[in-house]
Amino acid sequence: MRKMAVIHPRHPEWVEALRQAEPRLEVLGWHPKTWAEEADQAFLAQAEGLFCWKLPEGLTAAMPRLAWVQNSGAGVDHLVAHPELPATIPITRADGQFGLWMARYTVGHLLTRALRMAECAEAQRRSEWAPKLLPEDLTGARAVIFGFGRIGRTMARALRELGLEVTGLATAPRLEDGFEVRKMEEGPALMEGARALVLCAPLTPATREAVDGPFLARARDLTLINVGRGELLDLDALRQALDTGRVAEAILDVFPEEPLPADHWLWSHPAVAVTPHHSGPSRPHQLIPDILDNLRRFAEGRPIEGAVDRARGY
Ligand code: OXD
Repeated sequence: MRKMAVIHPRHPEWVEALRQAEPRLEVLGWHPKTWAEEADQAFLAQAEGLFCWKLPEGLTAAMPRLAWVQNSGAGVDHLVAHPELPATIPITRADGQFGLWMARYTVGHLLTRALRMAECAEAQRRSEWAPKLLPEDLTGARAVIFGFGRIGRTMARALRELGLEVTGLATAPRLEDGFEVRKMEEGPALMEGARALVLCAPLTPATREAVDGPFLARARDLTLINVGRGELLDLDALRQALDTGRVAEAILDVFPEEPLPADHWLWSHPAVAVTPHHSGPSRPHQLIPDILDNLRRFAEGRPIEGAVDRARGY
């Protein structure tokens, strides 16, 4: 039986799900903080598969036969750049139903402002009937989605259903599912008149702090939502854009440092909503379908498919 190690904060549920998905594998798991003391080192030395979120320091040295790393999420920035992970080992990713989760997150936060929910709640607290609190008409408003993979596309469909005009930004321009996808470099021009900017691109050398001062220079009254990676956004530029009204509100689910340090200015800025990296939870029953084929391949000793391109970063 081939062995697969799980190093994950929620390892018991993943071990159970992986065993059920492919009973021909021997699967054992440990927490990333305690694996070094608690793991069965003989098992690790034999294991060829690894299921993990972040790769703890020293783990690859304990796994000399490692031949496959399956990430428990969509973004693999922390793995592709990991100095201890030999370049020959395939890394695969999984985004399960993140598109749906993140579309709900985006729509929820976008509508909170458009439907003036905070003002309505405030009026209710005063027992005030406020007929002038009309919802904003989002029909024809422009939403720009930075990152147009499976997640971005699902988000785009949800926003289109609400009447918004959606444009994607990605490395390769194309027409996809009726959406115009433009090159990332065209982002700054698209900010003119845009109502919403949603960041869901992978973090790569090309996307790191791509949303900076020049990118936001033509924005006005924008809702900026980040569900991708904190490092996609230059936070000093965001602060300036918030203070000058180019960005009306920032809804941030991801940060360069997580948990967000308690003294960070983002916590108390009146136009910022901070959420705890919860927009796309990875749930075994939603993620396993993405990785089932490779689990079977691995159990049968066949090559893993769909490895990320390390040079590209996703
Ligand atoms: C992911 C994440 O990349 O949860 O999957 O951030």
